[in-house]
Formats: sequence, structure tokens, C-alpha cells
Amino acid sequence: MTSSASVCTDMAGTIAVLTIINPPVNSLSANVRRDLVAALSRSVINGVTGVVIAGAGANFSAGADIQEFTAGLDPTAPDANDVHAAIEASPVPVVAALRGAVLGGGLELALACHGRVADDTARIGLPEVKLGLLPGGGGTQRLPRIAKPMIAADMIASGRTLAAAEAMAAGIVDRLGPDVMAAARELIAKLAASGQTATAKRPPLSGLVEAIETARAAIPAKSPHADASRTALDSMAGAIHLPFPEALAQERRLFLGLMASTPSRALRHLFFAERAAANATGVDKTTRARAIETVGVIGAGTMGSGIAMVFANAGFPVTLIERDPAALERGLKRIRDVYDRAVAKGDLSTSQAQQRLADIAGRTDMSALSHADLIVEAAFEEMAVKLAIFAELDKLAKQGAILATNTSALDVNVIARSTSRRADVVGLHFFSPAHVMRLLEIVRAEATDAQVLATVIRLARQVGKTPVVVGVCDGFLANRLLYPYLRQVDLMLEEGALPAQVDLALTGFGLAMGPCAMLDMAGQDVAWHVRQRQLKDWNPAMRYSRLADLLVEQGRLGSKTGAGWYRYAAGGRQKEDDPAVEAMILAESARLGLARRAISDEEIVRRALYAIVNEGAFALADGTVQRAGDIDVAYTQGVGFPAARGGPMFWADTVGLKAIHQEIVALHAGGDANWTPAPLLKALAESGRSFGDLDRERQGA
Ligand code: 3H9
Repeated sequence: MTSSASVCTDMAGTIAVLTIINPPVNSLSANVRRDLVAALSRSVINGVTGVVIAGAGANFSAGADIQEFTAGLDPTAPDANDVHAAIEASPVPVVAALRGAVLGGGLELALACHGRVADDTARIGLPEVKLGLLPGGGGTQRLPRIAKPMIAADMIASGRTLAAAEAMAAGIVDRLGPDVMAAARELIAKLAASGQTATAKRPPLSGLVEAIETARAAIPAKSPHADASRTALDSMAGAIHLPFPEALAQERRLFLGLMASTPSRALRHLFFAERAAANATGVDKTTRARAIETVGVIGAGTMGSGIAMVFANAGFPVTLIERDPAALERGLKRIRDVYDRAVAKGDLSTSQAQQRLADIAGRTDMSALSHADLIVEAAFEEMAVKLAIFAELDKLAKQGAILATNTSALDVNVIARSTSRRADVVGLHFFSPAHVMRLLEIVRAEATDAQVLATVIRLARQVGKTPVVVGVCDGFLANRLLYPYLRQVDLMLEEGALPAQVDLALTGFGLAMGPCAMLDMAGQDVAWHVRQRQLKDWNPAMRYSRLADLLVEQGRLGSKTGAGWYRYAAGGRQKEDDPAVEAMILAESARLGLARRAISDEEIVRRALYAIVNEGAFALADGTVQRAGDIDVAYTQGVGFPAARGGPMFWADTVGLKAIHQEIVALHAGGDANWTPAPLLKALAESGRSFGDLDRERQGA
């Protein structure tokens, strides 16, 4: 055995097995590429009859080292194309042994080999577009020479991953079997007998033109990586009309262009921010998590039934509690309806739906929760109700059970302190609809145990949620930052804008929904309750608009009552502007003596989003949130902020904190305390640093 730092060479008879060792996912960093080329050339010089390339551990390779794209590519190391050229120049067959992740540059490496074998753990794909990139190591050129064109074009444009059997059917994998090394040896023997052909020398399979056009037409207009998908297909088209080396050079050029683009930088930022968000102070990979086998959910309303589905969808047996049998039945029906719709749409098989339904047991007696490892309370949002439930749970839950509340605003410390087991209490703030939205705010109360946090963080990922750990404060993270945003919206309505203009400006920026439509959907009464609470200790120096209160006074609670900022037809599905709302807004401006003025879309976007950024800086300073990246994850996954802009804090960095701070100072000069500049924003702006710099400094600390 010879071994360099990241590639180990073993001899199996006359075959050299080169194993990539670069934990955790064998990304193809500069040292791996360098060591692969060296190990390959050493093997050939030593007269081997074949070479197998494999990955150490569970994965072949998850592709290029994404960090390198930001840190800068090492010009002294061979690039991916150099590695692939060395493989294709090999006088003996080179076979890739695929297991686990075979993604991006990992698949490109395998495509440059003369053959591929896999076991059924292999997950094979070119997900580069999801990072705003395209396969830049020959993937757009070699895949269409190997895989069925429709599948190749779809994989490249959508980033979809194939299971091993699908990859075999598509022509990507030559042999499938449980023992990849045995399969690789057999394939080498066969290739040695028949002679191997470099993939680059093969012609593209026919039908590529049509496949590219089909894939192009299928790119969703609202995809955060639509540009990357289109560019990837442009690159793929090079396989049709350009000689291989020229097509490869074109691919490289297009790849480097995307790599430098803001959407790709934003999507790469979110990739790492999502993973970093799972790290909370005092919790790391060594913190022991508790075993969670059974889950209880209290409350079968919209939230509770959604939460029950989250766990049942991941295979956990769930006990769903509702005191009143009729309310329980309504909750169970809501769940059945969701599964029925999923079956009708072909998203679930009938047996999967039945299994999930069977995993949710409805009960009216809280004592049914005495064996649950995790209990999530999703009852009515009132402190007295929650305290009564936690008092009962304190008596009946087994020792070590995690007691979670799904409150979206109440003080989790107060709830925890009311029990005799404060360390076991945590907030789990799901976003509605709970079974759809990926964001999960994990609210760490003052006494929450590190093991409890570690458990719910791990569990969140297990059930397909993205956890962001936040501290206790009004609105936690996502909602807290929305409050000043919504205040600016109302103030701009008073000054001259109208709901449709505000919504269009912000959806034009890329938000999934404008603020006026969003509140109509969530219910104007929900926001009204929040404002009433906040008004109890309102800072009189903060301008307050009563416009939204007027809506509520008129019974315009949003789509559910047929009217809010808009009026609704067809059971709430069609919204239209309402002259009555415009008249109300104009009358309010007149009452306040405000001369209405034209407000540009740019001003709407700046004022609304700067309010989020400023509050984000306050939340970063007071410890509600650990990283600016956490805010970006929360906003892209919970609030519909466009991922291609990276989240509000990443976006603020692209605008420049100096400019943002200056404008906030100017707005504040008018005397409105809504615009009190966050000291942290000021400090960053004055020292020429960004929120990204702050995260890196905190990580290094
Ligand atoms: C590419 O290949 C471009 C080429 O076409 C052209 C080149 C010229 N690089 O997700 P996890 C880290 S672009 C660096 O938590 P899982 C990750 O940050 C690439 N780091 O585990 C995390 O670190 P930490 C195309 C990477 O089991 C740790 O590994 N490839 C990379 O849930 C564990 O990751 C992709 O887009 C990477 N490529 O999922 C694949 N991948 O522990 C991206 C992972 O410090 N990766 N890390 O937080 C994935 O989709 C998932 O990570 C994977 C594992 C499915 C592999």
C-alpha cells in the first residue's frame, strides 16, 4: 500500500485501487486532485492491468470542494479537467466504484472513467445548478455521451439525483451489485479484453437537441437557479456542434462566469449557512442526543395536525391529543385530506398514505402521552392555556421526555419555569403549513439543556426541517424582524403608496408574497393581537400607523372574511384591489395632514428591507441569533425571501452596509425611533466590515 495525504493506493493482484480519503464527503479539493493524478501515473508506470477509483467511507465523492470557489482556486494544482484527461489517457482501463454520494465533480470524475459500477447506496447526480453553477468538469459534455439524452438533460438542468437502479437504466452505471470491488474487477477484465474507449472520444447520443429543448421548457420560471439551468443547457448544446476540447473550454468559461455571479455566491452562502445554523453554542457533534422513538402532539388544529404529519411522514408513531372528540375528528380529517390530495397528485402511494395515517393515533386523554419521548404542545396561543397544559405534562410525562411548545410569541422561559423540569423545556416554532415549510425555529430557553437542544436539532434534520436556534424574545427571529418591516409598509401606505404597489414592488424584488397579501392570508386579526401586545409599552417616539387596525375594526380580517387589504372572490382564491381600501388610506393620510407623494418601487424595497436588516443587527447584538447566516436561512426558508439573493443579511452585504447605515441615519434624522440605527450596523459600516465578516470573526473566536 502506498499512501499520500488524500489518496491511498492498494494493490488487488495486478489492479491498483485508488481510494480518495477526504472526510466528511471526499470532496475533490486541490490536494485530492494532485494526489489522484500522481497515484494514477505511479500505477501506470508500475504496469498495473487496471485501476479502480473509490471513496473511503460511505461516499464516493460529493464533488468539488465548494469552499474553494469562494476562497479562490489554487492555480498550482491540476484542475478537474487535468485529472479527467489523465484518466482518459490511461493505457489500462480505469473503473469508478460508486457508493453513497456521487455528486457534481464526483460524478464527473466517474464519467471520465472507462466504466462505472455501483451498489444500491449510490445517489448519482449533477446538483451544481442548485448552487447557481453548472457542471464545470466536463459533466455537460460527458454525460450526454453516456446517458439517455432526456435523462441527461433533465439531470443537468434540474440537479435531480438518481438512485443507483435509475442510473443503471439510464446507462450511467454499467454494473450494479452489493460488492462494488468484485464488480469493478469483473468490468476491468471485460474492458481489458474488449479495449476501452475514452468517454470524450464517444459521440453524443442522438436525440440531444430535443432533450435540451424539453429540459429548457421545464425550467420553473421562479426557480432560484433558472439562469444556471439555462446556461448549463447552453453548455450541453456544445456537445452537438463543437469539437470536444472547444466544448470543454466553453463549459469552463460559462462555469467561471456563473461562479462569480451573485446568485451563485448567494446559493453557496446558503448551503453553508444552513449547515452552520445547526450548531448552537454549547452543543457540538459530541453532545449526546436523547433517543426519540415516539412523539406526542397536543392540539389538532391547523398547526397541531401539520406537526403530527411532520413526524408521521418521517416514520415516527404520533399520539395526537385533542380534548373534544369532535375537534379531534376535524383534525384527523384535515390530515386525511392532505394525504388524499398527495395520493391524487401522485406524490404518495396509497400504501404510504395508509401507513402514515396508521402512525397517527388520535386520543382525547392526555395520559396517552405518558410514554412519549417528545411532546409538542400546539394548543391555543394563550399563556394560561399553555401553563395549564404544562402543569399536566409535568405530572404525567416520563422522566427525560422533552417538552416542547410551538408558541410563536409567548415567553418560553415563563412556560419552562412553571414546570419542575425547566431543562427539558424548549420551543419548537413550526411555520404554517407545518408539514410544508422547512424552517423550524428552535427556541432555547434560559435553562434548556444542551442534550435537549442537540436532540431537537438532530431530529429536525431527520424530519426534513432546517433548524435555526434562537433565543427568547418577542417574535423570536423570523417574526421579530417582520414587525419593523410591516410597520414601514403601513407608514408608506400613509405617505403615498397603495397595497398593490407595495406588494408588486416586493414580489418584483423576488419575495414569494407581498406583505399586504401575506397578512390577508395569515389573518389581519393575528397581526392585530401582536400590535395590541406591543402597544402596552410603545415608545411614543416611534411612528405608529393605525391603518391595519382600521381594517380589523371593519371586520376585514383577510381572505378568510373575503376582505382585508384586498377583496376576495371565489372563496378567497381571487384577490382584487378594493376602492374602499384606497379611500380609507387616502382619508387617513388627509386626517394626518400628510401630502401624499409618489413612492418609487426602489424606495419601497429599500425601506421595507432595511427595516429587517436593522432589526437583524439588533438581534445579532443581543444574542437572539448567533449568526447573520441564521437570519438568511430563516428568511429564505420561512418567509419566502429569494434564495438567489442569499437572505436579507447577505443581500445587505451586496448593497453595502455603509450605504444602508447612511440611509437609516437619514431616515432617523426625521425623529422617528422606528429608524434608530442598530449600533452593530453602525460599527460594521464604519469599520468597512460586512455581516459575512462578522460571522467569520465569531466562528473564529
Ligand atoms: C461541483 O462539483 C463543481 C464541479 O462540477 C466543477 C468543478 C470545477 N464541498 O450536508 P452534510 C460538507 S460543485 C465542501 O451536513 P449530509 C458540509 O458543509 C459541488 N464541503 O451531510 C458539511 O460540513 P460541516 C457539487 C462539503 O450527509 C459536511 O460536508 N456537489 C461538500 O446531510 C457534511 O455535509 C454538491 O452540490 C462539498 N462539495 O449530506 C453536493 N459537500 O460538517 C453538496 C458537503 O462542517 N453536498 N460538504 O457542516 C451535499 O449535497 C450533501 O452534503 C451530501 C451529504 C448529500 C453529500
